[in-house]
Amino acid sequence: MLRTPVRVLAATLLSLATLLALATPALAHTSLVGSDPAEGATLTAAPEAITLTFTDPMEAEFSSVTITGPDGTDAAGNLRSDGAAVAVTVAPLTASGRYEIGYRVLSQDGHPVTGTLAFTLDLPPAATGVPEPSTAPTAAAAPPPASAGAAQGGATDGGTPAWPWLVAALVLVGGGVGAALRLGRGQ
Ligand SMILES: [Cu+2]
Repeated sequence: MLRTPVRVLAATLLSLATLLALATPALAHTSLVGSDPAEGATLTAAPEAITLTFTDPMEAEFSSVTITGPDGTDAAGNLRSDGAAVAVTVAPLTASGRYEIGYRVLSQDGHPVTGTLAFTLDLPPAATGVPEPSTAPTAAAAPPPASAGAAQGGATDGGTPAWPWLVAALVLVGGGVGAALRLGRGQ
């Protein structure tokens, strides 16, 4: 079977198409290849940072990331690039629920690429932000100090009753007055 010009042309076109297909990945715009946290992950502790990894080297000034929580506010902080990765700090997250990460980055070929992924934050119920009761009510309930010395003793030692300090202060003052009187008589 002889090769006709049409068959030769078809073979040439097929070769060209194959070359183009092989070359295309290098020319394509960037794509997300990984993330921390991973897409769809459920976390039991709030992440302090989020990292997105792409196929192209990233530039921080051409990248933006948003982290939208259940209350609708953006928790994304400072963004920096490190090779093909973009990392962004996260404001302290206190609400459980679904968080959506939105990104917009620039490919090496100049094409912007956008996308979204999500993770779920499932904080344990005990981790409420309520502070432990302080010792302030105890200190306030203590009897009012009768002198500056007693006040200082009570303030620096919150759990200790003020009366021993008061007694000590009275003994010291009494002793001091007595000593002064004796010195005065002696002179
Ligand atoms: Cu592109």
